[in-house]
Amino acid sequence: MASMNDVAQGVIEGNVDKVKDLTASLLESGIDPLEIINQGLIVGMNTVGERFKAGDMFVPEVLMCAKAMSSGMELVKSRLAGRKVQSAGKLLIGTVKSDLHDIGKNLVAMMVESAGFEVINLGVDVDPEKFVNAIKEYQPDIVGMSALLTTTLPYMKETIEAIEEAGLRDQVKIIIGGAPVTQNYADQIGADGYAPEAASATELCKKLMG
Ligand code: B1M
Repeated sequence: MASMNDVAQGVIEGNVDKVKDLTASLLESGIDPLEIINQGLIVGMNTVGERFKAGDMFVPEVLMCAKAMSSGMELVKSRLAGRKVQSAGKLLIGTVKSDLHDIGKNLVAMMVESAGFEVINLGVDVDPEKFVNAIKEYQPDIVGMSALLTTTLPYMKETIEAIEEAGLRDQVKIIIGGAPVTQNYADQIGADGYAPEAASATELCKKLMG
């Protein structure tokens, strides 16, 4: 039988078909979808991150790994969606300007959605103006921003400033996350909350709706 370790290995190899097949077979055998994410897909991507940092892997390879991870997440998502029970609130989420990393943000979106929230996912490279326009259009309860690069962190601050300037700050709670983000940074830029990973982001959204 397929193991979590095989799934992680498939992500490391950037093998889309392998990850799809293994994920499907684990889901078929009744394994908890969240376990596949946390003990298979993320474990694999963590190793990719370490190798990328050490210079043992390069951008095209990492892209294949990201594709493999996303293909597994797509399958898991269909199972998590079935758990939806009621609308707990509306989250508008995006990766900030100039940042193309979307795996973690999509994971947060997926888990918050599976907790009963309506989620509008704006994608990557979302500039402050696009966040502002989307708040006007979708009227979310919570706005979530993700950033993975230290160089794109300042766009979180700029986006909050743009939301303030548009007179929309009182209408929404703002949460932020991503590898370089800290609680300290969230306090510094006036966000309403910070979560280090997807499960706590879900808890944070529930708390803010409370
Ligand atoms: Co990029 N990259 N990358 N990369 N990449 C990092 C982030 C890096 C740390 C790698 C390294 O050097 N060790 C480094 C950043 C260094 C820094 O700024 N300090 C880096 C770099 C430098 C770059 C480029 C500049 C490389 C280059 O071109 N020379 C370039 C920049 C492109 C751009 O954005 N403009 C680049 C490109 C890429 C790829 C396109 C190849 C690919 C992204 C593909 C994609 O996303 N579709 C990629 C990847 C995959 C990574 C690593 C390896 C993995 C990121 C990931 O998906 N992790 C990453 C190394 C690493 O993180 N270890 C790296 C798995 C994911 C589940 O975790 O995203 O942290 P994470 O999300 C978590 C939490 O952070 C949190 O919950 C998630 C789930 O638990 N979270 C939130 C995230 N968002 C949240 C929002 C919330 C709450 C929680 O509320 C709203």
